[in-house]
This record gives sequence, structure tokens and C-alpha cells, in this order.
Amino acid sequence: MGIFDKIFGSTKTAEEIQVEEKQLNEGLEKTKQGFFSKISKAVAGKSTVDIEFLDELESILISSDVGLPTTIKIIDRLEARVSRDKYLNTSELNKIIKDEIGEILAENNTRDLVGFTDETGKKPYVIMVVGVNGVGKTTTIGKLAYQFKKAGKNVLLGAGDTFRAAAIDQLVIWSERVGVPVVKQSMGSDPAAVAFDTIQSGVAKGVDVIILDTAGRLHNKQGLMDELSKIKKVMSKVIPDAPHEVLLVLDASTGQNAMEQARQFSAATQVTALALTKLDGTAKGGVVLSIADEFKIPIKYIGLGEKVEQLQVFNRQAFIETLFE
Ligand SMILES: Nc1nc2c(ncn2[C@@H]2O[C@H](COP(=O)(O)OP(=O)(O)OP(=O)(O)O)[C@@H](O)[C@H]2O)c(=O)[nH]1
Ligand SMILES: [Mg+2]
Repeated sequence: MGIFDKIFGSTKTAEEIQVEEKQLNEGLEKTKQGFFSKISKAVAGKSTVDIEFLDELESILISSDVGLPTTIKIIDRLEARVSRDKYLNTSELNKIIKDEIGEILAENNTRDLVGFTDETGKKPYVIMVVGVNGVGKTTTIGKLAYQFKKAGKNVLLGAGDTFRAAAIDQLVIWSERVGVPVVKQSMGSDPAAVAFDTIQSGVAKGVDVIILDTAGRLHNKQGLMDELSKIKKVMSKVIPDAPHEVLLVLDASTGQNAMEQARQFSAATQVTALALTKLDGTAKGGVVLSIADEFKIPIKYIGLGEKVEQLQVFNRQAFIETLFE
């Protein structure tokens, strides 16, 4: 049994663990090259942690989209740790850096997807998905629906992005691909009305999970935020504590822009979980650290490709292990 067997948990088969491990490894390839291999190079052959080394580490972290406040935190922690532990050799220094970076993600201990919804005892468990245009909301909804369905859950989708006809069509395509029903109205209809219909229908059908898509245009920020509040309010008319989760989707490849979006959305609405998409094909995976550090909102899911199975429950241990492998 390897380390990933322990990390991904005993409910998965050896084959499933291997698939997730491979997917994570491939998905993080660019971030690994751009960030952690630079760290390894900087660490190699070091016998002391001097100012020069710390400066180098700082610029590596910043250039990898870790962001200044989080970078400073990591450097400070490292300095304190090294002066306490008296640094000895390269592999120890590597481990210390890994530990300190891991600490930044400490709040992100997401349990597995299905276990989580079961534990809450909420049925239906209502997830409202928010985020700006093109970050991967609809794709993430499709992937989530697939995972829930695979785990034996009844899922219902709601096409709350009524701003564009194509948005409704895209969700319908995903619903057909995954084989789950979708509640929709025509383009331009009131998204709050779609949300209401979806919740009512989900309750009537006795589904386990409802996932609602929303529009992400930000050209009228206040309008968008007001709309999200209205949708939430309408949902709570049917289920008082719904939505149980407001999932903010962020595109990791936009680096510090994703940070800015997280700031805006979390200021305007109560975001309870984050999904970071498009970690594959970007070297900006370091943004995971700055987001985890600044927001204290758990990163629950990471997107590692466009395909339906390319979404993982975020697991900080697996993330760190993979980056430092
Ligand atoms: N490589 C990669 N592409 C992704 C991932 N998630 C989404 N995408 C792609 O990102 C693009 C936008 O995804 P959508 O799901 O349509 O994004 P959206 O947030 O619903 O966009 P709007 O409906 O326009 O607001 C699509 O081409 C997706 O295939 C991911 O994890 N990795
Ligand atoms: Mg969409």
C-alpha cells in the first residue's frame, strides 16, 4: 500500500486510486515544472538557509502566482522553523518547505464527495454554483453530476443561467451525457423562477442532490450580486436552509485574477466552497495556496481537464505529495 492509498482513502479500489493519482500527476505537470522543480533546484546542494536562498524562494513563489501575502507567510514560517530546528541537509530542507506549504492548506481537508452529502443528512442537498463567465461552471456541474450519479445518487440540475440560450443548451448537453434530468425555462426568463421550479421538482421527485447553474456575467456587478441574492431567497422558500452550498468556481489559469473574483464574490454572497478549474495546462497552480490562505473557504474540487471524469475532490495531502514527488 503506497502513500496515495492512504491519502485517497479506503473506500476506493486500487484501480481508482491509481487513476486519480495519474490524473493529478498529469494535471499538475506544468505547475510542477514552473514551481516545484525550481524549488528543488534552489534547494539542491544548499548547506545553509541564507538570505540569498530565501530571496530566491520568494521570487519563485511569487512568479508561481502564490501571491505576496502568502509568500511572505511561507518565508517567515520557514525562517522561524530553520532557526529553531537548525537546518541540516537538502532532503530535510525539502521536507520543511513541503510541511510549511502544507500548513497553508491545513483548512482544506475535504472529505470525499458522497460521504459529505450523506453526513449532512440533507435531502435534497442543494448546491448553487456561481462564478464569472467561462470559468467552467457548467462543466464542473456536469462532472459533479457524473460523480454523484456514479455513487448512486439521484441528481437534478437547474438551468439558472438564462442569460444566454447557449448556456441552457450546454447544461442540457451535459445532462444528457451524464443521464440526469434538468429543469429549464426559455432564455431570458427569471433565473429565480427556474431555481424555484428546480427545488420544487427536486423535492417532489425526492432527489438526493440538486445543482443549480447561474449566469456569470460581471459587466453589471451589482445586478449580478442582486440576482444571486434573489435566487437564494427564492430557494429558501421551499427549503429554509437551501442552498446548502454556494460553490464558487474559479479558473486557476487566471492566477491572481481568480483571487480578485474570490474577493468580490465572497464579499457579496456567502460562498461556502470553491472549485478551482483548469489546473491542467497552467503553471499557475500556486494560486491554490494563496486562495486557501486568504479565504479560509475550503477548496473542495479541482478541475484537471475538460472530460467528465476530470474532476477531483481536492485533497491537500495528495496535492502536496504530487507537487513534491
Ligand atoms: N482544460 C480544462 N478546461 C476546462 C476545465 N473546466 C472547464 N474547462 C473548459 O472551459 C471552458 C468554459 O467552461 P464552461 O463550463 O462553459 O464555463 P462557464 O463558467 O459555464 O461559462 P459561461 O456559461 O460562459 O459563464 C470550456 O471550454 C470547458 O471545456 C478544466 O478543468 N480543464
Ligand atoms: Mg455555463
